[in-house]
Amino acid sequence: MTQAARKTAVITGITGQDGSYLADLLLEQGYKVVGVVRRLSTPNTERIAHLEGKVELAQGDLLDQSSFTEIFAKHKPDEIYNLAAQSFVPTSFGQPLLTGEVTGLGVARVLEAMRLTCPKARFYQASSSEMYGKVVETPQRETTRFHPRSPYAVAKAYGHYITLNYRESYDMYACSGILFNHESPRRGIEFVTRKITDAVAKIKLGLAKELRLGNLEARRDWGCAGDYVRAMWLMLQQDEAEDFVVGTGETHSVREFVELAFGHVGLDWKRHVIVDPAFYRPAEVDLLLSDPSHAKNKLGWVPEVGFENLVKMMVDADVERLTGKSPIRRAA
Ligand code: NAP
Ligand code: G4F
Repeated sequence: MTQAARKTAVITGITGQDGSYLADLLLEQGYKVVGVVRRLSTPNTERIAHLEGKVELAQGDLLDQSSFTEIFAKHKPDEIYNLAAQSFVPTSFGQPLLTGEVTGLGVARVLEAMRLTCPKARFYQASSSEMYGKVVETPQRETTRFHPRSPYAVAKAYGHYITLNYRESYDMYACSGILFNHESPRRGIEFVTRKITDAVAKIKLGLAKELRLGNLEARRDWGCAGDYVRAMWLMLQQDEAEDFVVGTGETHSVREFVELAFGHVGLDWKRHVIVDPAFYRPAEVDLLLSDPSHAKNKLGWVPEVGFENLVKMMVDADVERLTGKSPIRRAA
């Protein structure tokens, strides 16, 4: 890409799993990347440490619209990816109002700042398969009605519809990717996949003995984060803004994930896993399974990393991390 054609992208949530992979992708494509980080007493830039000097960081918080007005006015972005959120479902039960403010109303703050300063930019909203909740049809597609089962999912539904509303009201290029669960070695440690792979590595290395989990029967459509950020980018390169379901079209239980992860290092999971009701949720999402055919047909998007390879990659990365080798490596 020539200097004149170089696009600028703003990523909220750049310190998170997806933000870090998206930054990798956009830099590879020649973008100038501006990452929004919130002020913390101790900087939290582990996932983007390898991008130091390559991305510009700007302070902003989803609770504060003026920070986005200022960032957009200064950088005049071509593309805005709103990935920031309070993204952990159990925390949303404990902090429903904060989750509503950040994960729900935060989207309106970013959209409103965009409308006032750079209405011709293109906007991506990180919607979630959690919105399907108590599913009314399987597999879930773009037209499937939402039945959210947590304050997080309710807030995401608000974010989804406010994005659609700005598209329809102001003719803005604003769209949502309804992404099913996606994981990687950079996944937060409290999410079930990473909690499992971290524990497997520790047990294998003699650093821990047991792993306490909640509902082993919940089923998720798990893909790899590196594949999913490619779908986000593709969604902003179309002639018209549209929403897309992004997933693998396969579903697996937590139990299957556990079996594979322990089996990969030659351990019998039944000797280490304890089911602990403390990790049950007030309302569970039992089954998620995507129909990603619209993304495949329109965007030409297909996931490259399958379930088994994802599990093994995550276990291997945690073993490497704990044995002192490369702490974080590219997932795709
Ligand atoms: P993540 O790792 O939890 O990252 C969340 C990001 O949001 C972090 O950078 C965090 O900053 C930032 N953030 C939180 N509160 C903020 C605030 N008040 N102001 C500004 N930034 C704030 O999440 P992820 O897995 O990368 O997911 C990215 C997005 O996709 C999220 O919106 C998530 O809800 C959504 N999503 C994820 C999945 C999935 O399976 N991963 C599926 C569907 C949708 P700190 O580092 O400072 O905490
Ligand atoms: O890994 P989880 O915490 O992810 P969850 O709730 O599906 O949410 C993730 O995916 C969403 C997309 O659908 C995102 F929008 C959201 O931001 C987040 O990234 O839990 C997965 C399943 C649940 O059914 C949970 O009950 O695993 C079950 N589980 C069983 N034991 C556990 C545990 N989950 C966690 N976190 N910890 C456990 O010990």
